[in-house]
Order: sequence, then C-alpha cells, then structure tokens
Amino acid sequence: MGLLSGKTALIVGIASKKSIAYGIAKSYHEQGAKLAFTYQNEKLKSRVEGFAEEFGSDLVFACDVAIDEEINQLKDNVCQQWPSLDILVHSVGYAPAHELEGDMVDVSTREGFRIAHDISSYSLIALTSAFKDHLSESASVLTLTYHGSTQTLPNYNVMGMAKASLEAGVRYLASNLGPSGIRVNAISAGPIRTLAASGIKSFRKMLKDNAQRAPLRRNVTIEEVGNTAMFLASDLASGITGEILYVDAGFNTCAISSAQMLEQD
Ligand code: NAD
Ligand code: 0WE
Repeated sequence: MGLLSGKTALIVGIASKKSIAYGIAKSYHEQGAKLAFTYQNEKLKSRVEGFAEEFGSDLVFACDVAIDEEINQLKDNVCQQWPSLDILVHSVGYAPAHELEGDMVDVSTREGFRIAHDISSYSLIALTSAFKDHLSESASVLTLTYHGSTQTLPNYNVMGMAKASLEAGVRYLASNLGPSGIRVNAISAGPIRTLAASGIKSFRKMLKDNAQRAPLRRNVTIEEVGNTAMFLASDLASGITGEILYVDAGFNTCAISSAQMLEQD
C-alpha cells in the first residue's frame, strides 16, 4: 500500500528525464498514485507519451498554460477520465532568454516581464481556478519556486519577481481554498541541471558555489524534490498549507560556509 494509493494526480511541466516533474512523477508512481500528464506543444507530445507509459498511464493532454482555452480543454479532458482530482502539480516556469543574461536594469523589457509573470505565476491561478470544482476534499496543489524570489543572485532577474508573485499566489490560494479542505504549497528547490537551467551562463559555477555553502555540502536531486512533493501531496502533510518548503540542502539557511570564512584572510 503506497502513501498515495488510489489518488489521482495531474502533472504539468514534464519535458525530459531531468525535469523536476519527472522526479515527482516517479515518486508519485512508486507510492501508487494514478497519473495524467500534459505537454506544452506538439514537439514534446511523443516524449511525454513515453514518460506516461513508463509510469503506467495513457492520459496525456495538450496544455500551453498561456492559453485559457487549452486550460479549459485540459480540465474537460481530465474530468472525463476521473470523477475528481486529488493532486495538481504545477512545475512550469519561463522568461524570454534575454531576460536572464545581464543586469535587470539593462536587459528587462515590459514584454519580458509580462511573459515571465504570465507563464510562471498567473498560470498557477489559472490552473487552480479551472480545476477548483473538481478537486476532491483534501486535495493538494503544489508548485515549484526558487530562492531568487527573496534574495538576489546574478541573472535570475525578472524570474525572481515572478517567483515572489508565485509564492504570494500560493498563500492567497491556500487562504481561499483552505475552507474546502484543499491545501496549496510550494517547494523551493535548490539549483538542478534541467532543460530550464541548460541555457544559463555560469550555471555550473552556481551549482559548485551552492554545494560549497550548503550545510549538506552538495546539491539536491530531482528524486529528493520528488519525495518531498510526494510527502506534501500525501495525507501525512494534512496540516501543511500556504507553505514554501525548501529542498535545497540547507543553502538558504546559511550565509557563509565555515570553509569560505577561513578562506577570507
Ligand atoms: P524543465 O525545463 O524540465 O521544466 C519546465 C517546464 O515548463 C517544461 O516542461 C516546459 O514545457 C514547461 N513550460 C514552459 N512554458 C510553458 C507553457 N507556456 N505552457 C506549458 N508548459 C510550459 O525545468 P525544471 O527545472 O524542471 O522546471 C520546473 C519548475 O521548477 C519551474 O517552475 C522552475 O522555475 C522550478 N525550479 C527549477 C530549479 C532548477 O534549478 N532547475 C530550481 C528551483 C525551481
Ligand atoms: O526557475 C528556474 C529556471 C527559470 C528559467 C530558465 C530559462 C532558460 C531558457 C526561465 N526561463 C528560461 N527561459 C529560457 O529561454 N531556475 C530556478 C533555474 C535557474 O535559472 C537561472 C538560475 C537558476 C538557478 C537563471 C539565472 C540564474 C540562476
């Protein structure tokens, strides 16, 4: 008997085997959840169908979260298969590439800001609203965020603002849906090399710095994020909502590592 046995889960944001959503799907599958997946565009369709098969699912639906009609169609498709949804996972983030290269004062545009906030933050509200009347009592909604929402680092720029907005959205949605028993949380993951990180200049150096400063002296894996996502979606987390839970090897708690301190002089 798994911790999620019999629960239905919709996973939005799987693109590759390195995706955080892949780690989440894996852990959910291990614990007995029934899974459905979405793909952003036709290019990703067959790949996502492959992942679905791997996790014993044949429920794969199109959904570009920038398009209201696609979200609505997704809701209809999922509801045709399942009477209610127990778990909704939002693992989507995007800003135009030029927004993530250089100082925000130099590179940010009105359109880049709009897109980052639309895809990375508003889409959580849009998806949650669409499924609101189909979420079971004690359902769990989960999104992925990053520490760049509260502390600055080079290049993350408007994505930091979008993640701050996403985190506030988690609290408001939790407040709105709490009376119905529905929980809404975010995992703030440490940096992981995924597709969304592949184009980022000096990501390798960032991974190294993070591992050096983090109390656990290493980076986290999609399996670790997946297991925390499994816990949050399970009844074990029935008292947790509106929360931003860090899965980052402790990085956010540590201003400087003792090794770095000794290096100073
Ligand atoms: P990823 O590239 O594997 O996943 C990003 C997903 O977003 C992809 O599946 C992509 O198809 C989807 N997406 C983008 N625009 C979309 C749209 N318009 N409609 C539908 N889907 C769209 O990368 P990932 O690192 O697994 O990212 C997942 C989440 O985790 C993101 O919110 C990201 O900000 C967050 N996160 C990532 C890291 C990291 O270091 N990789 C750390 C903390 C948080
Ligand atoms: O949220 C993210 C990834 C965000 C992201 C990445 C891309 C690359 C490709 C959003 N949009 C795009 N658009 C693209 O065209 N992370 C937490 C990973 C990440 O991205 C960074 C980071 C970290 C960490 C960007 C700059 C600095 C650090």
